[in-house]
Amino acid sequence: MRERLEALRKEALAGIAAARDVRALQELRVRYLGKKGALTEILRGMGSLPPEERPRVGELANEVRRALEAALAERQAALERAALEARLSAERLDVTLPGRPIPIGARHPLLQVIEEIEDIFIGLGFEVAEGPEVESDYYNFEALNLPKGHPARDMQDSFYITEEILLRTHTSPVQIRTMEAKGGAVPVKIICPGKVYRRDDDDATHSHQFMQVEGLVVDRGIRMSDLKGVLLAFAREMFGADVAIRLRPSYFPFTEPSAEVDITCVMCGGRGCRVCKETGWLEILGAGMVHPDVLRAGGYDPEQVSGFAFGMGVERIAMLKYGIDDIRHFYTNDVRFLEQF
Ligand code: FA5
Repeated sequence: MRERLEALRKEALAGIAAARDVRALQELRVRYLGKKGALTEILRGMGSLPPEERPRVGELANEVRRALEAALAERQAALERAALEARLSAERLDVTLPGRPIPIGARHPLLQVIEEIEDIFIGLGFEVAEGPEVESDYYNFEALNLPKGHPARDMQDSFYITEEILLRTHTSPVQIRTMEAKGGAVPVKIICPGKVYRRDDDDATHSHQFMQVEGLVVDRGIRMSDLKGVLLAFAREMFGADVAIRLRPSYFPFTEPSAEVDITCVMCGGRGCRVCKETGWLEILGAGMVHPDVLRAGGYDPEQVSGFAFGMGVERIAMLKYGIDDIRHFYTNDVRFLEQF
């Protein structure tokens, strides 16, 4: 029996030393030390030994078991260390590899133009105001001297939500909201950029959703020449120092007098071309002196203060500045278009 135990020890230790991975070790553990393993098998034969032999054989059996367990543990640790080292060296980072490029987005051209407009007017002492896109009939029309049934409402076909609530058709309601918030204090000197909505058919120059920048100044002694000066300063900053402006008489219910404002054509410099339809001028905005009724609706006394207002289409300005021929480019979001800005 001793010989069998010694032979087992020798054979098992050789097997363990040769095991190539943890799974092979596990199989060896079962084969030699498991319930149905070789060692148990030998110990079953203890009963046939003379009684005085048993303790010594038992002791030897325990010794063999301990030796095998120690060898298994040691070999397992060695295998695990080797596996870890192999993994670490396979995973080694090469910090000199070039990185994978992540495509960077760009700010939308309309946003860039709005920020440019804001910078110009902030430089002229204006503040930037905001107002809601879902607006009441009162602020969008009535307080702007456009009572229900007024024919000029037809100039701006509207998306109504209820009879009294609509998507704002222009940024002019912010005029009233700003004056109300100021509570009669002067000066008022704001611009308001934002989205507006009209039931217009989409084509190369019209969109059912577009952007405007509103301007409003209210103070004592504001005159039309102030309006002209501010708009000329704006046009020259935006389009170049040699640009001229021209005011043509027009009509808006909320300004009196009212004007359409043109700049010299940015394509031909005023000589006349296809873009300006040979006139040398391009329309960029509507403007005028704030109507007394509008000042009153905003809580101001038209005997004490006066003001001017203007409203420009941002897409129109962006198209002129960048030579874009179709307003729909801004909204179809073709990356090849957007990437150019
Ligand atoms: C107005 O909306 C007035 N609220 C502007 C104003 C403000 C006048 C303050 C006086 C005082 P108008 O409807 O003309 O006016 O629109 C102003 C600008 O918006 C136009 O010059 C044009 O550039 C732009 N615009 C109008 N309709 C569309 C449309 N469907 N698509 C794109 N841009 C448009």
